[in-house]
Amino acid sequence: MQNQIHDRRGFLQKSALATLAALVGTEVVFAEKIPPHYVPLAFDYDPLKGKSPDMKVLGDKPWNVETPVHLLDDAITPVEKMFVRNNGLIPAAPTDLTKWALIINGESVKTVKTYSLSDLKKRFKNYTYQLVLECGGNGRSGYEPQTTGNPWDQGAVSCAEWTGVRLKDILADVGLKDDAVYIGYYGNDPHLSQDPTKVAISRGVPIKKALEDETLIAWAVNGRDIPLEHGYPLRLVIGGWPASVSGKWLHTIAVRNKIHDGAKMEGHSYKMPIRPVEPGEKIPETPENFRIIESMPVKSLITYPKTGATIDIKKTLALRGHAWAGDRDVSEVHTSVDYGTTWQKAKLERPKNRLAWQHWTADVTFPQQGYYEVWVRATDNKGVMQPMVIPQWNPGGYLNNACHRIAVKAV
Ligand SMILES: Nc1nc2c(c(=O)[nH]1)N[C@H]1C(S)=C(S)[C@@H](COP(=O)(O)O)O[C@H]1N2
Ligand SMILES: [Mo]
Repeated sequence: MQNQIHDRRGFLQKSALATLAALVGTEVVFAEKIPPHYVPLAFDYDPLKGKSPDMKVLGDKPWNVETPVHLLDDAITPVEKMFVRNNGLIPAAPTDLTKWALIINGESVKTVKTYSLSDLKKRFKNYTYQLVLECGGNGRSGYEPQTTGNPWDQGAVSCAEWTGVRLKDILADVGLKDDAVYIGYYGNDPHLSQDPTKVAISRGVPIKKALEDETLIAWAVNGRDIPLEHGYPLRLVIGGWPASVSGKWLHTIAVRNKIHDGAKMEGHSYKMPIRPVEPGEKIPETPENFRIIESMPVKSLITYPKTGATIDIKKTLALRGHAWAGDRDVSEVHTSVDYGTTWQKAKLERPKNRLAWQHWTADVTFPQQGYYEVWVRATDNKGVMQPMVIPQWNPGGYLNNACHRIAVKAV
């Protein structure tokens, strides 16, 4: 798949050159000498510019930036506190939005169609949903031995308000053949190697998930354009599943007659072993040994207070946070201040819409001065509870939904 920075021969496209000139505010001298497939440094976009100073950078090639849990305290995550997860390079922003096109193709569409941004905005009904995007590897740093992949703590999650059109409305417009089983996305981000024949990531979901009301092709988040690092000008947003299915810089959706076979659909990427494996055990990465991760498991966070806080013993401490459970709802949240010996039921709000996180609050008091840990544990509507310890080790380090804990000092 070609990216939109380079042309077929690998030279910078005229539009990319124009963007570069605009970015640096002057002429690009020796533009004709820029080697094929070279990405000018000016395109080395710094996503930290739009971020809270307390964000935690895990790496800059590719950019991966985590949100410390106490920064997730807002009901709706503001963009400056949204984690960033990239597999490739952040592409240059398109200079001419009228040229941005979304192509719907693949074996299982009746007609291949192309939509401009204004087609999408005007021809189809617009919807806004709060959607939880959580990286499948959120919590990975808890696994022992460590696995490959970013060692996320608990902050690779967000719940923002996305606006766009329903993918199902677009798919109805192109028409699906009876053999449609999966969709796969293609985005505009160059592969880390800058080799234009390589794709950084191209994942997808079964057609049933693609056709849910909340599956959006979005151009806005929290009422504004999507920031470049989060997929400007267009992205897929699919709540409740690993956020790797929410393709950024979206230009193509393929409707497939088989499980999508794009980049990061192979090996153990975003997959769990079907049988328990010993920590560190190597098992053959064949499809029979693994299942693709679908709905994310039940989880909760304490977003206030920040771990390490000093609390006034004479006052009631009003804890708060969020809880979510992939495709399910959360039915109960409990907190404990005595290492899980006793649990107290928290007050839990309904989600704003399906696949949004739910806010919880709990008033706790401490019996005497000293050091405490506060634990939180959510239970989903099928009775599934978060484990208190790290769950079963797996080769990709996915789905660690162990209880979140904070330390406080009561004085
Ligand atoms: N085109 C493209 N889409 C992508 C990715 C990417 O690298 N390229 N990363 C995916 C992964 S693994 C995650 S967790 C989410 C992160 O979304 P965010 O950076 O907007 O928080 O985007 C997903 N969509
Ligand atoms: Mo991810």
